[in-house]
Amino acid sequence: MSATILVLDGPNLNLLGERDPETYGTDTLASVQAQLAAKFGGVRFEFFQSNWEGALIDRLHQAHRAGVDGIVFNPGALTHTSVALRDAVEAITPPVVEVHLSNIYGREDFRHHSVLAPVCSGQISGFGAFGYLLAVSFLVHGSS
Ligand code: CA2
Repeated sequence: MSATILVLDGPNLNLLGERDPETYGTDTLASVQAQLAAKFGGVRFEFFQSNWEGALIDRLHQAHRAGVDGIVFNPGALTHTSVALRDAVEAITPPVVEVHLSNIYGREDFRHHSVLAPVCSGQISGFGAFGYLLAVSFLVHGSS
């Protein structure tokens, strides 16, 4: 049976491709989704973006209840602040990979700390849209 992967994006990531290409690249969320669908033909993807913390928490709970196989999560700026999102990730069963387009460790000090990373399977940061493909590859194939 094919794997189901939720790709979850947090605040402001709907603006991807519209501004700040030097930091976030030129891909849009739609082009990231198209790349994932093209690369992983056998995977069933669900995509969700919200600027609201509670909506992201609800979507994590829903993915857990639905039994998805893994979650790729770019929590945006909530990465650095949200204990509520951390609690949600910790409470659910599917593995979560935290993804950042930019290298958060090469930017402002306040971006160097992730509240969520300790409860995720791992973190990918700084490879642009390719990070989403790396995360799906891990979730689908593991380290094999
Ligand atoms: O590098 C990442 O993916 C971030 O999660 C992006 C967040 C930032 O707060 C994190 O520290 C790192 C910001 C997302 C804002 O996205 C935009 C995209 C295009 C134009 C403006 C904002």
